[in-house]
Amino acid sequence: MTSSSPTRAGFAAIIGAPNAGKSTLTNRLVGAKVSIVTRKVQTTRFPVRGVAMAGQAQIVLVDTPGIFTPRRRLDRAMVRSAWSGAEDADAIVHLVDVQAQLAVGEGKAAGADKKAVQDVQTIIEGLKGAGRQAILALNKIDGVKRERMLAVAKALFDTGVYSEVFMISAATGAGVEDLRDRLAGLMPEGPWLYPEDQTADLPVRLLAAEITREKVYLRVHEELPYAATVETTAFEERRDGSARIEQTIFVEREGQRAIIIGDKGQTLKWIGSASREELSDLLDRKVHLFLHVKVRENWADERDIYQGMGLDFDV
Ligand SMILES: Nc1nc2c(ncn2[C@@H]2O[C@H](COP(=O)(O)OP(=O)(O)OP(=O)(O)O)[C@@H](O)[C@H]2O)c(=O)[nH]1
Ligand SMILES: [Mg+2]
Repeated sequence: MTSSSPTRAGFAAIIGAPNAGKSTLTNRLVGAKVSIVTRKVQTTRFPVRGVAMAGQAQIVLVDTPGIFTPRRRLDRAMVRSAWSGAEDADAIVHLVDVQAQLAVGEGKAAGADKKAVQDVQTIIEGLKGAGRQAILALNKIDGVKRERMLAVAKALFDTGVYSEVFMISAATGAGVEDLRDRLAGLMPEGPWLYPEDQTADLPVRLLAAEITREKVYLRVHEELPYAATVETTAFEERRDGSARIEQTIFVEREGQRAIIIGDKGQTLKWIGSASREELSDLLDRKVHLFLHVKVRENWADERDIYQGMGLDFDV
């Protein structure tokens, strides 16, 4: 009989401050887009699972919302869901934007960098409190000299919450394979949890809504810091093999509605065609996408919106 290595499968949670690159890393590890990415903080709102294969190991990555000091209800729900994503994981990767750390260390920081550094401290405290060790992954090493990062790595490692340190660039892929192999080794022996060729685990309606939300952010990121959410209201498979998708973009104010629609509807048109193109790639079929924009002043305080995203309303 030939002996082959046993199969392994488990969960690896990626946690970190907003904008650290968690979703970029998840997509990179999976080798497909499963989670949306923008330049804005607080892009990811609920844990998103992506499935990566590494030899005989299946790593179910849990991309989580950024962890920060929450104020609004939605913030609280997001942060809570990020920690709960880490709770049951077989491995935790704490992803840190090394460029923000360096900027603060060298006194050249913008407000966002300072916030990021504070959030990293909050996460370290959280890990200590939970008695969990994490893998530290310093991200965004592209364009940064290695010597400059060593001090950052050492200072963080000295907190005692990390088992090891990786230096990576989720954007270029540098160092990501080593991290993946390490995670593979940490997965417990057992049968795979998903079919080998599955990459994402998100209901298709939700995934479709996320893709559109990404396009909204990409297009109007300055004007709409936080105020939009997208819901898929209809998803029909048509007899000719195409899909008909209807979605509503909810905003909090009339002025925001006008911004999303744009002059002569140009902005909404751009959002719609960018989203349709990606959806059609993703679903591998022709997509007819219909977008509506509605004002719903208190969407961020309405229970059903949270349920749609699998978030706890009462936190
Ligand atoms: N230069 C550089 N930029 C990166 C890298 N990884 C991610 N980014 C950029 O950082 C920004 C945030 O990336 P995301 O992957 O959305 O970050 P996130 O941690 O998921 O953010 P939230 O979901 O908002 O918490 C995007 O503009 C990415 O392109 C990297 O390795 N190098
Ligand atoms: Mg994200």
